[in-house]
Amino acid sequence: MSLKTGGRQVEGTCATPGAPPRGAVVGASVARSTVIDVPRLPGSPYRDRRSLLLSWATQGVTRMHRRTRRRYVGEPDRGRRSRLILLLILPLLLGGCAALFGPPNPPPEAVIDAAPTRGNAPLQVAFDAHLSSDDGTIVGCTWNFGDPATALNTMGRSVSHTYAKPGTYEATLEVVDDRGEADEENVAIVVTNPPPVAAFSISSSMPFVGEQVVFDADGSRDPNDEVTAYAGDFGDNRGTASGRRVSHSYIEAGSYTVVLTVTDTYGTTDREVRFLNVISPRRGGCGG
Ligand SMILES: [Ca+2]
Ligand SMILES: [Ca+2]
Repeated sequence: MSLKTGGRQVEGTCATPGAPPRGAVVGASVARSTVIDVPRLPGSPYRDRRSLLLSWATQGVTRMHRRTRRRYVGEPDRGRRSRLILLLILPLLLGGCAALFGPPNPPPEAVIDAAPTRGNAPLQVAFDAHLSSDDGTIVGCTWNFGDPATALNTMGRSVSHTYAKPGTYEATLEVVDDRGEADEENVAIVVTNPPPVAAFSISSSMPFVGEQVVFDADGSRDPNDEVTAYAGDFGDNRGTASGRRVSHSYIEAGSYTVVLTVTDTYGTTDREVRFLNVISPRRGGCGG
């Protein structure tokens, strides 16, 4: 803005770049101002625009003026950096406020789909979390099979585990949604162990005293694992025997109770009892 004062024109307070500064006397021959130097600050790598020297011609006289600026040439714009940092952290601040004061987050619902949940050892069970639900997204599924043999948790939506030993286990599923809410469900897994079945044969149904009698337990079975131990009691108080196939002789005639005990992998037992008549040897010849 310019004002005429006594036939002269005085520059106003809102001077524009290139225009003479406030207080400058200008006339008809005023030319555009020209930057003639931007001196460096003493001991500084920046140039000082506060010392910007301008020149212009007024009625044939070249005048110079030192303008004032706030920043130096080449100086980092700290105000711009601050604005940039604010732009970067503003979404985080707004997100944090939304998390604190945003709409409530319904927790997810954990649902275990396990099959089978009962069976003989060793029992392999397939676990699946696909029936679990949430208003958002389920981002984590953590399983604990409740089996001391596998203390670590297992991650994943579909997993499987084999229970090696009989017992009742509590398997757990924990699901976590995309906003950190969690839910948990348990299911019982029952692992059974059918006992073995003891069975043995005797080489002679009516052996003589002193005869070697063979007891064979090869007919013993176990429905889910295997027979690991055999124990035979011949019923004559002369000790027992171990092993699938053993022999024994009796020193007296009589009726004996023979017992076979078998044991499976998990220590479950079964027994079979049979009666054996031992007879005296025939006395041959007639007379004498
Ligand atoms: Ca949710
Ligand atoms: Ca068994």
